Amino acid sequence: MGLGAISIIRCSGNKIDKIIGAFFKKSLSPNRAHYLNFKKEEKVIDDVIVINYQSPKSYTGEDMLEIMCHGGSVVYQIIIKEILTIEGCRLANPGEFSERAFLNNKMSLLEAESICALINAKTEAAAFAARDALSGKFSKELVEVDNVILKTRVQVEALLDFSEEDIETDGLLEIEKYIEESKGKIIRLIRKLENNRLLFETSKIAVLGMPNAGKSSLINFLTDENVSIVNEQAGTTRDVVSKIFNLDGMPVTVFDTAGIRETGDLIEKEGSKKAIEQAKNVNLIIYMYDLNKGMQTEDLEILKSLEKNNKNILVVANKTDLLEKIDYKHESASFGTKAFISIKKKENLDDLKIKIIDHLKKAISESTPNLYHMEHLKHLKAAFQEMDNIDLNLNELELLAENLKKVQEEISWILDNKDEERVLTGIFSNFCIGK
Ligand SMILES: Nc1nc2c(ncn2[C@@H]2O[C@H](COP(=O)(O)OP(=O)(O)OP(=O)(O)O)[C@@H](O)[C@H]2O)c(=O)[nH]1
Ligand SMILES: [Mg+2]
Repeated sequence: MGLGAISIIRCSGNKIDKIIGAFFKKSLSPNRAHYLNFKKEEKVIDDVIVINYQSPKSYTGEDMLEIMCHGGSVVYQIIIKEILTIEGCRLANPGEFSERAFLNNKMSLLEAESICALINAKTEAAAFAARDALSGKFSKELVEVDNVILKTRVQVEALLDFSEEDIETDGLLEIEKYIEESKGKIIRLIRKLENNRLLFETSKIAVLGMPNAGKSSLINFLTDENVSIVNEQAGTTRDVVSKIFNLDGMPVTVFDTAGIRETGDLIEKEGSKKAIEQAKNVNLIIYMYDLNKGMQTEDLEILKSLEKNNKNILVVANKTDLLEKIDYKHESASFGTKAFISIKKKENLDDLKIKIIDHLKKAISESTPNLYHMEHLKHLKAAFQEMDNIDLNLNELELLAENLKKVQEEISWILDNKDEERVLTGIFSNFCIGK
């Protein structure tokens, strides 16, 4: 429910003719836009544009009706309420239109899922990745892998038919070649899915540290906006400030937090508490300290307590500009500092971004996926593991045949998982209502 110039109400199923008869009092030729009054008995509720799609030429594959009425929060509600008075009509579940499209063979699961990703995309890169998947590119590449594995299996079966003495090593060499080829392809697909995950899910980063380390300056740099007040006074930020931004195509929410220190100031104390709470619920903590002051005992204590709840911490030393020459190596070794930057002089900031992305990738791959898409990743990884276990040995061709069969099972899970109830509910519940 948003505010816009036009609202679109879509209906699907076998009650479309009834709806048309009840509110437009005439039949509508299909696939044309009709400008009509939507009437309740004789009273005009709104003037609307209506399109009647006839099965199977519609999004869901069923008869469908789309009513474009005036926007705002009232008109569409009246129209929906009226339509629901028709016997057999009910509100759609999230993603039900796409689910029906899938059940009526209008699209594959991969496509349905990509539509969901496209709608939810928060950056251009995410939208393009979803479009890519929607065009069936991913499925095509996977079918290629499947074909190579099939060839390998045929080859193995052929060798099995010979007695040991007759086996030529040529056959084995060919099998090895196929296996290497498939492994390479599977790894590439895994990387792609992992990257997609970063694109489709908004990752969360919290920046923590003692007062004045430069946390707010970092937030402003990353978001390229004046999100937080920066001031030489310690204790400037007192609340958690959040902002979603685009980190090389990935949607990321950053949280700026109050500097942590022992203080008598109640507001600052509350701020510290909130900062530590926030750090528990992010994919990555950036811990910042002032290199000019060096890492203090307090820093080490804070780091230790943060680690109890979140192991994914990137330690960053700021203000390199204040020191003439520093032995970074020593700092990295003793405190695990991963990046030395100067926000003021814009030093090493690109390098920091790369490190942030690397850490996010790791964090995300360890967390539970909420996109069904990631079931694919699980099966691809299982397929790769199965291939990695292969020990090419003439005496163990039966085992090899078994390995390859399992690999194909994992792949076909992704390619044709039609009747998995779990899959259906999992994926379509991620959709918004009306899609
Ligand atoms: N020399 C130098 N000063 C910096 C650098 N980055 C930030 N500062 C300064 O450090 C001071 C504190 O910066 P903030 O970004 O407000 O620090 P903070 O960690 O958010 O501080 P609190 O909100 O008080 O916890 C400001 O005066 C900044 O201009 C840097 O790379 N070099
Ligand atoms: Mg601040």
